[in-house]
Amino acid sequence: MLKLILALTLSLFAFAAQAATFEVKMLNRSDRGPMVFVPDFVAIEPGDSVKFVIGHKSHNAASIDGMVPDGYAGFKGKINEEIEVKFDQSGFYGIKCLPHIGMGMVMVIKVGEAEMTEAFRTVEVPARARKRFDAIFAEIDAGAGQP
Ligand SMILES: [Cu+2]
Repeated sequence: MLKLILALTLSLFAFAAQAATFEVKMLNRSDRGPMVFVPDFVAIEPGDSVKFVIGHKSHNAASIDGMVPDGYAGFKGKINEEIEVKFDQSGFYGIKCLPHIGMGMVMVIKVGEAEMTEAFRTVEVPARARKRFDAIFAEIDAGAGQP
């Protein structure tokens, strides 16, 4: 019996330690409008990765200054580059497509347990990005990404 419990416990740990990779597509259009990350919100665990996949061309993925946890260095993919970014630090991350942030091409990644700060909510971004962020924040406030 003890052996069985030990085996079960070990397999649980193995499961918990399994890092996952989530795919986010960069698209010119979806039912949410033009220039979008799909999905535009992902909740992941520390150690998981997000792969930014090319759906259509001329996009990139980069972290937004002021919308990352304290001490995080940031990342910036090149145009048409499929990058896989590993997130070790808990918190909220705002992501943009550099050519299209003005058209609202932004998304949010939540890593681990995190509280969204007022500073994160109110970072200055172009009007259409503001509109999409506010829509994403409303979904998060309504419970999206909760276990
Ligand atoms: Cu874009």
